Order: sequence, then C-alpha cells, then structure tokens
Amino acid sequence: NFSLEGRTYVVMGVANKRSIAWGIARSLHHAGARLIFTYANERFEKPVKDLAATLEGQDALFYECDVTDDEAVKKTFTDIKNDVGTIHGLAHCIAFAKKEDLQGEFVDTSRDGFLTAQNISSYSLVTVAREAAPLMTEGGGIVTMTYLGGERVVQNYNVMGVAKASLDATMRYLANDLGKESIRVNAISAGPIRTLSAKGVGDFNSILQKIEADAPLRRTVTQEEVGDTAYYLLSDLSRGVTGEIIHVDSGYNILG
Ligand code: 0WD
Repeated sequence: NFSLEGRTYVVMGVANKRSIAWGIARSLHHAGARLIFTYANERFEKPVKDLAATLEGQDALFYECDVTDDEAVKKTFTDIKNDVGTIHGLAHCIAFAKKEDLQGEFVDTSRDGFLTAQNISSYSLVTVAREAAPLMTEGGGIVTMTYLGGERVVQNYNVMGVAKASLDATMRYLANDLGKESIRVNAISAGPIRTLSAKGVGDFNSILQKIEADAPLRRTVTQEEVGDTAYYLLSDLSRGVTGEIIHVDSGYNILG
C-alpha cells in the first residue's frame, strides 16, 4: 500500500504556484498525505495559505521558518511536534544566491556571496534535518532539490553550482547518519523549470532551449514530474533507496 493516507509531510519553499515545492505538495496531497507548509517570512504567508486552500479536503498547517536562523528552525519543529507529534518526511526546496553571483565569471564571486549561497542552500539542510529527525519516530524520508550545475559547469550557475555540490555531499553524510533511525535522505536533480528563483540565473532561457533541443526527451520537465518523484522518494516505494540523486531532467545529464 503506497498511499500516504495518515502520514504527515513538511514542505519547505512554496513561494508561488510555479514553485517546485508546490508541485511536490500537490503530488503528496493526491497520495493522501497531510501537509505542513513552511515559508521564509510573512511576505509568503498569504500566497502559501491561498494556494493550500485550493487542495480539496487538505487540513494543512503553516509555520514561518527562516532557515538562516537556527533558533527559528528549532522553534518551528518544536511547534510542529506540539501540534501534530509525528511526521513522516520533509521536502527541502530552498536555495538563494545574490543575483550578481549568477552571471559573469565564477572567479569574481565575493566571500559574502559565496557564504550566503552555502548558508541558505546547503547548511539549511543540516539544521532542518537535525530538528526534523526526532519527529520521525516511525522512520521517514527527507528530499532536497539539487541541479546538474553542482556536478559540472553550467554557464552562469556559478556560486549556486558550488552550493549544490555542497548540498549533494551534505545529503550523503546526512543519509549515513540518519539511516540507523530508518530515515532516508535523497536528492532530486531537476532539469530547469521557470520559477521565481530561476529568474535570477543569467540567460536562463538559453538553458531551457538547450534541453528542448538536445535532451533525450526533447522537452523540459514540469513541477508535477518532480513532484511525483518526490512522492516516490517519500513513500515506501523507495524504501531501499538512500543517499541517492535522481535526475528528473528529460535525460539531459547523460549527454557528454
Ligand atoms: O530550474 C529550477 N527552477 C530548478 C530549481 C532546477 C533544479 C533545482 N532547483 C531547486 C532550487 O535551487 C531550490 O533548491 O529547487 C528548489 C526550489 O526552487 P524553485 O521552486 O525553483 O524556486 P522558488 O519558487 O523561488 O522557491 C524558493 C524558495 C522560496 O520559498 P518560500 O516559501 O520559503 O518563500 O526558497 C525560499 C524562498 O523564499 N528561501 C528561503 N526559505 C527559508 N529561509 C530562504 C530562507 N532564508 N531563502 C530563500
């Protein structure tokens, strides 16, 4: 039985209806899960609540959680523990880099820009996993979002590519630590999707066009396709899988 009925999942990083996190939320909702949404600051409270209200029969909960603040992360999961008790998994769909660091040459990256990208896009998974794991009393799944730019050079992705490389390694070390608690940690490497964050990447259109021209499937991927892979990784369908990166990218990564 691979229904998520009776299970609760935390979805972090819904900014608007284009967000990958929103695709994940819809897939989990369709599978019967109860959802908990976290958002970075009050600016996103209403948009997230309005979107969640469109999920029929969903009794969602909402918490503000700025992942750069350890105390805020701690408080979020203490509140979740008090309000719902056990959770069964979490989707971490959070990243940030300064716009000036997502164009031009990587060699010009400032120390501050480098550390900001690492802080929000990679370290956040450590602090979130540490606070969320104790709530996964029946075991669980953690999924994060990565990108090919962490494995090889992608024009303009620059500082975020280095942050994704760090996130990938973080995911593997967490998988090793949390495996003994029956918590699995995996990443989805999504092909480029037009979202708020993607707008910051220089010449994003040409990255999309390259996928349409060259990827084995000759098309870009959707939030729904990423969402269904997250459902797989957060359900018992993937019970033997941890520390893995699954590419949902129309096969683009296999090209030399
Ligand atoms: O092509 C793409 N769009 C790809 C995105 C390809 C491959 C991977 N990804 C990754 C991104 O790098 C990111 O890790 O997917 C993840 C989700 O990104 P997205 O869906 O493309 O972008 P967006 O809709 O802008 O969501 C980014 C979230 C926002 O959500 P919330 O609800 O928290 O506002 O990251 C959030 C941002 O606000 N965020 C933060 N959340 C908590 N604390 C913070 C922070 N300090 N900073 C940014």
